[in-house]
Amino acid sequence: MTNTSDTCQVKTTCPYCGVGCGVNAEVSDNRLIAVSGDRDHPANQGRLCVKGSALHETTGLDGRLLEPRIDGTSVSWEQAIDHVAQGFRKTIEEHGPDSVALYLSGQILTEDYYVANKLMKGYIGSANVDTNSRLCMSSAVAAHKRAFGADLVPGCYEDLELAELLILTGSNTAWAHPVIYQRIVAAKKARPQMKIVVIDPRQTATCDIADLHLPLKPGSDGYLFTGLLSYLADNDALDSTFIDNHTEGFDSALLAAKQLTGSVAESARLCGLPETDLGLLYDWFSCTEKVVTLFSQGINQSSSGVDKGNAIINCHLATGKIGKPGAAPFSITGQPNAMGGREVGGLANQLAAHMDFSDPANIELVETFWQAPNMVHQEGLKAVDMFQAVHDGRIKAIWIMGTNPVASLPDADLVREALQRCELVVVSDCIEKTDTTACANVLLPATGWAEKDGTVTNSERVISRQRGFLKPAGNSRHDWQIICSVARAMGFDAGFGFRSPGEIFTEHAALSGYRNNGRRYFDISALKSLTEEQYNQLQPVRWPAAKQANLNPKRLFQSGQFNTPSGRARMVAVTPSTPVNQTSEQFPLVLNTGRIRDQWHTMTRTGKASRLLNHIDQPFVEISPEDAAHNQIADNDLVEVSNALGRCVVRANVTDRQPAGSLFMPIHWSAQFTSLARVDSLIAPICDPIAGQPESKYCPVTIRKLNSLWRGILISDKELSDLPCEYWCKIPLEKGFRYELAGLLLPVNWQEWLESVVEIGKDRIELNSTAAYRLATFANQQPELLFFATTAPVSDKALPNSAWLSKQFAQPISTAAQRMALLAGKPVDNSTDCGAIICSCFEVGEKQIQQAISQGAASTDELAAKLKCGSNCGSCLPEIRALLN
Ligand SMILES: Nc1nc2c(c(=O)[nH]1)N[C@H]1C(S)=C(S)[C@@H](COP(=O)(O)OP(=O)(O)OC[C@H]3O[C@@H](n4cnc5c(=O)[nH]c(N)nc54)[C@H](O)[C@@H]3O)O[C@H]1N2
Ligand SMILES: Nc1nc2c(c(=O)[nH]1)N[C@H]1C(S)=C(S)[C@@H](COP(=O)(O)OP(=O)(O)OC[C@H]3O[C@@H](n4cnc5c(=O)[nH]c(N)nc54)[C@H](O)[C@@H]3O)O[C@H]1N2
Ligand code: SF4
Ligand SMILES: [Mo]
Repeated sequence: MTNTSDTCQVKTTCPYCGVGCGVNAEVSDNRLIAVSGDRDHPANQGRLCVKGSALHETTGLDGRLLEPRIDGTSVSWEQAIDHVAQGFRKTIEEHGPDSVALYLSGQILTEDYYVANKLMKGYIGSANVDTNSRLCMSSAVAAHKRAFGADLVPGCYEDLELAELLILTGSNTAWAHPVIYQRIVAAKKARPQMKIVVIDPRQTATCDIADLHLPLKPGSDGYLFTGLLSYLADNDALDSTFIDNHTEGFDSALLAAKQLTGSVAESARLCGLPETDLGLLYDWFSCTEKVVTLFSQGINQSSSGVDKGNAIINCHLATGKIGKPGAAPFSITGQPNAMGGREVGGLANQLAAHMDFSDPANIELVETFWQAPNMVHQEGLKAVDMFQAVHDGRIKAIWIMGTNPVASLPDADLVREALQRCELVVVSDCIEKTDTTACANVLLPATGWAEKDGTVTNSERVISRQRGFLKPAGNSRHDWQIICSVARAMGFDAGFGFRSPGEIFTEHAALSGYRNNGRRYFDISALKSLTEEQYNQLQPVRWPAAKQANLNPKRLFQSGQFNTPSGRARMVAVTPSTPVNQTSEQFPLVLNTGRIRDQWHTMTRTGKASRLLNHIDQPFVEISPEDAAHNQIADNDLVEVSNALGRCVVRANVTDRQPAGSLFMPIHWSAQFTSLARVDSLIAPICDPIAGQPESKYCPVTIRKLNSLWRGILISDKELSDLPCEYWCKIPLEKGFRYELAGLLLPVNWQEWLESVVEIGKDRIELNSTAAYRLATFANQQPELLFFATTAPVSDKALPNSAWLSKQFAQPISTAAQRMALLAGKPVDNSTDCGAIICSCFEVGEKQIQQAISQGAASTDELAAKLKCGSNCGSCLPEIRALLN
């Protein structure tokens, strides 16, 4: 921490994605006033993406959960802790330890995770502790364990820059890992001969820098990579020395691959790709030494996710493209601490510190180290099964921490029902109103980023400190403190007397080295004796970090030695299959789901920064022009996407970036933000048999246009919910909230409809015609309520531009002319309408960019010089390039 007179700078780590960027936080008077990228951090070297750059806009107290509550009533911490501890105790006494569960998150810190895992597995005596990493990384974890003997990511970010061929499969890096994407863009600019291949059914922003985009048939990556292995064998592209000296299982892996896909033509057919394009990738892979294959949820979230991971790893092992600069299979993590949770052992089939239940000696080791009174001996229930067990009553008490399963687990309506039925639902969150807190009996207010202290591990095994620099909001407490308090109240004083996260971290570090002797690569015992001061000053450090280790932490497996009993990597005979649920006459389209650039998951934090809603403000479904025409759907129509499990209502986004036959919906909009767009209410709970990871990217659905009779915009200071119309979406503004509305029934009387929603002030102006209703109310020469409705719902011109209207709401309106212009919904002159926002960092709109282009700006650099757009985080550059083209 460095201080000037009244502000101080704190070095911390971004709480969003697994890139793990270092952040300089500028703090004044217990407020975060600005953030910037930490130049000294190895992950980002000074960069930040748009979400990271907006961190200071999300730390306000609005919406925070500030007080513990039992059944809606505020209580003291003592009461809350006692209630939870006694509830868990009683349930365990009556129904055994497996009648309780913990559901954690890759967004809590390693220290929080460590004590939660210790409590369940060593003290309560159940492995019913799982985490949202199940939905995210568990396929990759299992693939790593099968191939390398442990959950080890071989490479580092530098390898992405050093690669001569970079394959990005099932990853929209440009939007989901923007700083990694920026590093790749810079590497490609410096070395244009570097080849980039994007494998994704959709044309995403990531394709912008691709030399080759392979829009494969959804779910067919298994064939693509087994086909590659066959090709490598047939074209003399194997590294037999590496295979002979450092791997086992090659013959059976190749045989299995050949049985699936014997020729390029066959692979191309199975993947729905032109043979020449696929052949090109295969050729590049075989001729290039430095190849990195980066994979993410398009691979992991599949009923064959583990096999797909191993199919990728097999190709790298068969060619020795691993453990060398610029050569590795690279599973990129999603959440800021997905990796830390895996290190701790927070999944139900892990034990602790990269040990699992397969070896009784490990169980004894952990039991001894923890001095555990009730050591568990077998795996617990994985997330999807865990909530099924809550639903059918086997689990009677559950504690959910740092995740929002009612929005993010498959079959989300069943999850909600499960929690509504459950006797004791405890939810720790920093936010008061989420789809999951709505189902809680006990609410525990957790401190948030900016307030909490601990460590996170990013995708390249770098452990960084998150440092608290604001006072805990209200009466909130740190997750590790809450867990330790509950543990002690349950009678487990001995194991949970920690006074600081540093004490927990050093115990975790010591366990990693305990009776290790080089057996487990996850060893950070060099950090086990950190003093409190050293822990607080800890600089980013990559594991392994062990005193005696002969491992080079930067790149694992450099010596060709793996973490298996034989020291050889295992090539796995994989049999990846197609997705389980196939389309039918009734449900003819495949729903694919994923992320957008500026939102984080269920929007509890990014949804607070109005700037982050500039780029995309409402949920949508992307549909190809063919499917749209076939279903009589036009762009921006209100549509229903449904199947036997559920139903969503969103706007259609007709685009040729979406292939025919499939749809894409973002995962972000929960019931807190919109009427009906929880995508996981549509996703079937079908999982990979080994990993238990759900098939969240492939779900048969049908779509139909809804005949909306009216459309409206309402802007108010008040936060509203459950509006009486088929479609509403809340968009927080810098001042107030905007609601985009649409209805299938025409209100008989607009004013009455509005009165049922919000109070209407006296100082009002109104316009009522057959096709439109408009109303504005004012208080102290400031708009108080704006409501615009039209019965011409498909016309773009029938309503004023939302962004413009939102701006007016924040401005004083004093003259009669201004009032009338507001009601007319038109700027006095057109210059203030900048169009849809493209660059969120500098709030530059499409119309401004187009105008600058028409005035001669011919490159992204020239546009940046003129308008600044694209010059901060760079996330919008793909869209700016599209406008230039
Ligand atoms: N802005 C933003 N960034 C985030 C997050 C966020 O919420 N918002 N969340 C973070 C988290 S937790 C995670 S896990 C990561 C996820 O990061 P990504 O995995 O990159 O993101 P997704 O959008 O889920 O999915 C990636 C792509 O997989 C494609 N895909 C679907 N089916 C297939 C298939 O069969 N084969 C292939 N090859 N591709 C397919 C989709 O079309 C999509 O473009 O993002 C992290 N970063
Ligand atoms: N269909 C479909 N479903 C998916 C996915 C998909 O691609 N498609 N992706 C899956 C993936 S990869 C993931 S990672 C999940 C993410 O899904 P979730 O984990 O459910 O989503 P979040 O919104 O990140 O939920 C985190 C919650 O923790 C709270 N929180 C934040 N920080 C803290 C803290 O320090 N302590 C505590 N106690 N609470 C905190 C937040 O306010 C928020 O309510 O979604 C999964 N679901
Ligand atoms: S890429 Fe963006 S969201 Fe991810 S860690 Fe960096 S700043 Fe945070
Ligand atoms: Mo994730």
